[in-house]
Amino acid sequence: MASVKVIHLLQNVAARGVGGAKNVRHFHQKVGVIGVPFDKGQVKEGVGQAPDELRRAGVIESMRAVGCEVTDYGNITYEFKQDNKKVSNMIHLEHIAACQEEVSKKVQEIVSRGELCVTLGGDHTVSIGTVDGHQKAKGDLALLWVDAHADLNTNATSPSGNVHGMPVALLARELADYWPYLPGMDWQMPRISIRNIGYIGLRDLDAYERLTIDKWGVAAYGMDDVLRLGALEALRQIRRRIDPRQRRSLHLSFDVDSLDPLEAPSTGTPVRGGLSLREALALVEEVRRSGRLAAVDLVEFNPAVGDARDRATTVEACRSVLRAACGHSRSGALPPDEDLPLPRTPSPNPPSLTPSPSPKKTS
Ligand SMILES: [Mn+2]
Repeated sequence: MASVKVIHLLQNVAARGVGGAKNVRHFHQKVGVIGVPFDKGQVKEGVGQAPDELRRAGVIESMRAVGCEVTDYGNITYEFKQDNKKVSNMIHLEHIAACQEEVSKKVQEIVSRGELCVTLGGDHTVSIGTVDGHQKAKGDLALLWVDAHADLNTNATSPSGNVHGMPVALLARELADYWPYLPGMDWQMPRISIRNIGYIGLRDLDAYERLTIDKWGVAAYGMDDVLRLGALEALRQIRRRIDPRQRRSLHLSFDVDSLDPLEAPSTGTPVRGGLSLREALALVEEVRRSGRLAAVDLVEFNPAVGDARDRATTVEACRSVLRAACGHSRSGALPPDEDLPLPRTPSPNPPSLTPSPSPKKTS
């Protein structure tokens, strides 16, 4: 009887397939998570609480439920070394330098071990450390910056002096000559070519950021491009430009303000007209499918912005993005088993709930 059912099932599989090209097995990849409760790259309180808020909401368990083996390495701490050499228009540079050096070391260690390194920010300055650490571990990398902003200001062009608007300019080799000497930042060398950096989701650029993008022909795709091409075609074009031979290690730096404020309201610098969660998940799933994703940053979630409902909405968006980065697919994943479970054949003497009458004693 059972074998007949198996044959029927196999016939159905042959006839209908089980998911076609999107057929995805459970992932069993190792993931290493760090929290960086750092908020000094901008001025709003609260973004430093994000890592623990996300943990409290169970995002680590959600990543495990995808099938990954997740190790939580806790939060990064740093020793603040007072430095009197201030750099003009760079607020809290001494804190950023000290914290990101520790972040870089930890990310280098996790990526070198072959684990997918997931960093929970913190503001976007944490990516100075994560990208540096990833680069030191892998050498060559392509960086996908998903953000409403280009974060491409130098201290000479920034309107605010907030360093969370400068990380890409600190990371890009081509911009090295546009920086003064930065005390405390000797551990960080801008080694990534700006041509290996791609943007998606842009919709709020400063004039000098626009100039920089044009000057070096950066693969910068704004919301207008997402509308015109679709998110996946935009991503395909970006990947062809930042990693034409498809051999580089991929770093995904995901700013939650890339999402529309309707999807992720609890963030410090929201800009309307952003990515839908549907588009963002398609992007992250596609990046994950490349098989070369080595590091993911999730930054700029600020639990102190908005009310409880805003916070819950944003947490759920973060959870979805992290699950997608860990291999969760909305098309479904196959179980570890090869087949559906067969019904258990009833045992010949089923255990009875009522005690069987004891044999009558013959006296
Ligand atoms: Mn950003």
